[in-house]
Amino acid sequence: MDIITNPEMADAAPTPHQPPVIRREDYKPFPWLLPVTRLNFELGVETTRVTSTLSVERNPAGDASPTITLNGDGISALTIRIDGKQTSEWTMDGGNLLLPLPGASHEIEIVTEIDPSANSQLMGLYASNGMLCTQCEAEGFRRITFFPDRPDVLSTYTVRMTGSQDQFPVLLCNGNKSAEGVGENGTHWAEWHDPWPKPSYLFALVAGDLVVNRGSFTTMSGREVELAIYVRDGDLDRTGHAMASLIKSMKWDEETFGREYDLDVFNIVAVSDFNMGAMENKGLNVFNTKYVLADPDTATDGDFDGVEGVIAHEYFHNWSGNRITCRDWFQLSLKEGFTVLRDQLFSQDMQGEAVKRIEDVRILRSVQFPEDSGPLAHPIRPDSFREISNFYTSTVYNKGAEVIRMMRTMCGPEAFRKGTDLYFDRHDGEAATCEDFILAMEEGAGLDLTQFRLWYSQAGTPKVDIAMAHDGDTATLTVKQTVPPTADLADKLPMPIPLKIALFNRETGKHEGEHLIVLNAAEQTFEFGGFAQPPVLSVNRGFSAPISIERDVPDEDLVFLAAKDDDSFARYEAMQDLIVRHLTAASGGALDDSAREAARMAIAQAFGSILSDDALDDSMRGELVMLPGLTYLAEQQLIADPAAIHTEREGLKAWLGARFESELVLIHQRVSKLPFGLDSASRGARKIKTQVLVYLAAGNPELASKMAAAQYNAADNMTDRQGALMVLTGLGTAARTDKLIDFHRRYKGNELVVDKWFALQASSLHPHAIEHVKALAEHPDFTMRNPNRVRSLYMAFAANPQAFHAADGEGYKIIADLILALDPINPQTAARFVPSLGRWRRIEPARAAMMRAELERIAKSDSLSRDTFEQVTRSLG
Ligand code: 0A1
Ligand code: ZN
Repeated sequence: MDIITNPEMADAAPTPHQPPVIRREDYKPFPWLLPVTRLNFELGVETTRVTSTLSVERNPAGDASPTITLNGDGISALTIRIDGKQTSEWTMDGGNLLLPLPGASHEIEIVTEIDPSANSQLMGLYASNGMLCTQCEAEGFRRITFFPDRPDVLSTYTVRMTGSQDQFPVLLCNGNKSAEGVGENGTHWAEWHDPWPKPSYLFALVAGDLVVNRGSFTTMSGREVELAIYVRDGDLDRTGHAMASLIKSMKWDEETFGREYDLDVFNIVAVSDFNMGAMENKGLNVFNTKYVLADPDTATDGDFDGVEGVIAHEYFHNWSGNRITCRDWFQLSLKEGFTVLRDQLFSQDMQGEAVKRIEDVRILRSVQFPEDSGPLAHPIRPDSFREISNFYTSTVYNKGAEVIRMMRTMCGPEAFRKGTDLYFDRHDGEAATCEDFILAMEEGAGLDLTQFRLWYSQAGTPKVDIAMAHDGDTATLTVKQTVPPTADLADKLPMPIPLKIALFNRETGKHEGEHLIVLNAAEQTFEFGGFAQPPVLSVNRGFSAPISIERDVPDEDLVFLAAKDDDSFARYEAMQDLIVRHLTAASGGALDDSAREAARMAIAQAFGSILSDDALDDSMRGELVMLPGLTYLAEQQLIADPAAIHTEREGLKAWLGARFESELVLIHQRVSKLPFGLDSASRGARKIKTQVLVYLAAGNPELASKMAAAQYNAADNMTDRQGALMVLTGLGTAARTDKLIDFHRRYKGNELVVDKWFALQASSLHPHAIEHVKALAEHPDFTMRNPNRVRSLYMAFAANPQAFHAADGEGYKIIADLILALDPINPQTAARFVPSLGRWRRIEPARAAMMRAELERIAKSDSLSRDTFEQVTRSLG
């Protein structure tokens, strides 16, 4: 037996349980070009026969290899022909097919047969409620046919589909439909041609019995585009918002980025079994129903925004992703970070910048910051992976967007547009890298990004420490940064950090204008003259950099900013800081009763001024009074005790709820008078209405229960109804049971609303939430086959601090059991539950030991998927 001494060799000799590590530095161009791909599908739910005809030519930029390697996963070839002649001269390497190819160009024809009904992973071609659809990103195409399934191999596709006219009246594929006809035995066929060369991950096919909402859009150069949204019968009247969002997105991308759509049709299909939110396949976007279907009776305001944002995101990929794609999967943030920024800017323009920015930062800090400080931390451009599906992360998406947003902040929107124009012009039709994007920004926007490139290679959230000194009339800021070590890299270099700041005069409550300072060393000082009195510092306005800040300022400065800052994000931040500081100290056991009282009084002062500020709109008021979430609070401590944080957080909520009871009740009465509308005033009314109930439920549960039941009964929309039910679900009153029964009965059969019913119970504050989750897992509506349903029960549960972190470890066991049961069915979705247990190092020792033990129990299974294996080993490592 060989003894492996070089750790690198361990990767080179994978065992079935040790999938190989793929490294960015090993990139090599594919030795063959595939100018033309023809696919023929004979469709059936149980058997689909695929004939692929590939024209291949040697790639002058690649190795002169005598064979071609075509990726395959779980498929076998029925016949293979090279240049028209059947051949048996092929070998397999794992799932991949190796074919000897002696010449400079050849035609390869391969026939495979697949069973879509058996595909529970939902990757490749699968069946969902009798319809056939595909998901190919990142590596699903290889489950359909043998192909160089990598993003840098671009080909022009022509696809013919034949199937039963009854079962599949609608036949869709990428590009434009070029021909159709009727065949024998009740079949029909359609042929689609996509003129734009694309990688295999953007391939899509849909066949089913669907109804359609049609629209149209005239592009900036006057071309007519036919728009269509396909859904199941019965769902059509919930597609209006998606269609309106699509049209707005198309217009906005023309106006803001100069990007025009490039096919005659744009099709969207909604499917209820889907692993992610949606997929940007060229001309044929496939969506999770959650991000298409919305009407006021079944979707909340948040759901409406989700539809608008995801429709925009997928549409924007047509340029940032499809016209310019990624050279390899390490460059994923090239398309995802940039497209998230584009969708965020779009939503800011549609809904208002202030609230949208707060919502985006909240997601970043509650999901990405913990990822960046845990065992799964990775740079936005990772250096290695075992399973690419594990890298569709908040880091690649949300931090990726923040990194490009910082470029925009440093150069301004006009120069930024010049940079993106150059990028789109220069790389149109190519598979590009993050470096290509950076170079275009340097040249087009006039930025020097030499040091800034570190944001692409260093993981970890930088910590910035700010102190202000005042002497004479000068205020001096001393700013220090550290980039914390992560599993992949211990020693980090300082990065450029753009900070928007303002210095407020304490008396006038005003400042003389905003400054942008860029911290690019470990420590720097910045001087500002003209201050006879020490000013109040407002920093990282608009969240100009994705960092965490330590600032040693008195509570009174935060109270000042929470009441007066003219930057809405900074105002929100001051309020959050005030609360975070207090809860961190209190849950760490550092406060006696009088210190707790003093801190609460400071919070109450700010809270009161927010409740009574007539100049504030209710939507912003709703944001400002929202308490920081438990994950974000836990993140502030090196080792957190989730139970202690939860108790303190609930204690503060109850204290504020009791103290401000009459003000809160008056607000509820005021906003309840407003009729339903989709305008921002009535949306704001709905937001604050439920926030009021949240505080009252903690401060005066009896009263809250009555008010919530009344809100539920009066509701003519899902936002009010779900908000009221959420509050009731956490209470032990009779109204809880009544309304939960009513809600289920009212929406029986509506999958997306039943998902809400599961999620509300799994995330509730009720002391018996664990028992409820166990019972719900046995409910006839629960199924492991539908990712939305699994997430609605278990993701909601894993994010429920008191239930998931139950002192006896029962919550951890539930999630570990789920991972083991789901992994053989849907590994991608199973692996997404691992990070909740992976936080063990940052949790107090008794719980940490139980979390770790559950991870070890999972690791013992000898049949783990590549997805779950990678996440579990990294989490233990
Ligand atoms: N590119 C898509 C995300 C996506 C990735 C993988 C999928 O496979 C299950 C599906 C979708 C986006 O950013 O929207
Ligand atoms: Zn995307």
